Amino acid sequence: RRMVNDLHAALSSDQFFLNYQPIVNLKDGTVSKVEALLRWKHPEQGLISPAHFIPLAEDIGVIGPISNWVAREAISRFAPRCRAEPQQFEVAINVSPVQFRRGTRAIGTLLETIEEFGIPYSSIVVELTEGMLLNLDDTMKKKFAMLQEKGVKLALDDFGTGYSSLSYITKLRFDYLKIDRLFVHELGTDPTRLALCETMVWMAHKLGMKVVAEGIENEVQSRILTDLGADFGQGFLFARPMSFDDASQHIDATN
Ligand code: G
Ligand code: G
Ligand code: MN
Ligand code: NA
Repeated sequence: RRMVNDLHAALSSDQFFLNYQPIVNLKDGTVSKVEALLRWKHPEQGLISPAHFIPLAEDIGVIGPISNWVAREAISRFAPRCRAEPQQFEVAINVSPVQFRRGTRAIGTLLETIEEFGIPYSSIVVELTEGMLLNLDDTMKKKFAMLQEKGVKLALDDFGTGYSSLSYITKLRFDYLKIDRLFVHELGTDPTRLALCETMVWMAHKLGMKVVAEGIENEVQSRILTDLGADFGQGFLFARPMSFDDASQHIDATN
């Protein structure tokens, strides 16, 4: 109850901020992408995870304004880099199914924001989870097609968890498949995980997608995934989610 009021207030009183986690090209170690991750600094409770407040924000109907803020903040920050490195640098944002279901405002606003800051559409990657594909109807498909026609890219996030069904992967034309960190964890010790990662990389490539392996925490995992042909890696081994300034420095230092 309290949290509902607090969430309404959070946007207007600047309590949200974004962290950016660098995504590394496993072939050469360069950083050409970041994922924007939302943070809420609650005045009394401190940091609250989006895993907790996003579902609430969806329920009480404030996910739209929050998502618009996320896109605007991430795009405005990285616009100079996106313009300087077209076809190269990308910013990934997470979206919620709820924001896309009502009307076409979410798509329209995202496209307008991209245009306002004069960045290539292809600089933006929209990350969807499998859960989002559960009730994917023709109207929703058309909305994503609109984004893709402009050049915005799509990533299938947390792949292999939750509602997993292989058919989801064909529901939209994804540019990236993000292997969930569950599979990356214990990669060095569990032959089953290894087989699954190998299969996911092979399948993604067959379907014309690039692979991002999430949750890489050590050199062994990094080595194995690189050997399996995964294209990109994300995880604490390379970089944690960090402020815009730190992320910018990190990118410059690794490229
Ligand atoms: O960064 P962290 O591990 O706390 O993120 C927890 C979850 O919140 C992840 O599943 C992530 O995808 C999601 N998340 C992070 N930022 C956003 C956002 O801006 N919008 C939405 N809808 N989800 C987000
Ligand atoms: O669901 P999604 O993939 O969007 O969530 C990304 C979340 O994963 C971020 O909140 C980030 O903090 C977390 N994360 C990123 N790298 C690692 C890692 O190497 N290990 C673990 N445990 N979590 C990670
Ligand atoms: Mn994500
Ligand atoms: Na994920």
